[in-house]
Amino acid sequence: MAVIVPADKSVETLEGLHLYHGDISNCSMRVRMTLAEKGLPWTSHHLDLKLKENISDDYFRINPNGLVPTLIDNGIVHIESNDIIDYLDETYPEPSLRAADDEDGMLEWLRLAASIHVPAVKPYVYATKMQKKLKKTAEEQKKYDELQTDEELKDFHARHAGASAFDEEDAARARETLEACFARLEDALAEGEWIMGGRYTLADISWIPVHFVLDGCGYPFENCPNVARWAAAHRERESYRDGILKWCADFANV
Ligand SMILES: N[C@@H](CCC(=O)N[C@@H](CS)C(=O)NCC(=O)O)C(=O)O
Repeated sequence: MAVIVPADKSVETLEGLHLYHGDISNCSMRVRMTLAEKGLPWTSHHLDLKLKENISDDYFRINPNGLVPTLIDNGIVHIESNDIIDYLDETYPEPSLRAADDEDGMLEWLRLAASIHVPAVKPYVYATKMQKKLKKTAEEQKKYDELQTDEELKDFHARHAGASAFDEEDAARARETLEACFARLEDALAEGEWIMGGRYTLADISWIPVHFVLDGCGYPFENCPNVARWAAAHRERESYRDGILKWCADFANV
């Protein structure tokens, strides 16, 4: 559980569920989907990542990494999307999104999604599609360097500063990691409709935004028929429409 004490004390007085999130952010998508699956009402605080609305003193005083999503539940501030969806399911248990007989296996899928975000998902998305759209001006980069204290994120964004950029080599390296993950997903989905079998769980919610965004970047899923069937099945779910499509109808056209 990633609970933090914010520098901005005013958010500790917020009542109910408040989500700071981005339309195109796959990490925000998994939280919006979980809220939708549970039918929980929430207040939206949308940040446009393309306008760098997250790179501000105000937002870093709420989330010290300057990342979306941030969930505030009755004044308690939660960061890290995979921890947030686990928290939501524990705190608001109906309907349950836990695997009936293999909770550890399900949580392992959440940990895997979290572990590949900066090393593989982000570089692949930047290298293939987003780096021009997310490029910071010199002034924005300076502000980012002042505000950011996380070394991994600083390094990532330094790769994207000035004239430098992610290239085909970065995409190829990221793709190796992604291929290994989607091969695992392909195997898991041979057994049943959803990752943990017959039951829809947080594992599906953690991974479908990754698929949605990569698919929009042209990632080749041709060799993963089970993954393709699983992704298509999501189109029938209201939470997919509410959590993903309503905010980002098509990542290919972002
Ligand atoms: N580990 C974090 C990662 C969050 C993250 O990287 N969010 C992205 C959007 S998916 C973001 O805020 N990017 C803006 C930036 O890197 O400055 C989580 O799972 O919540």
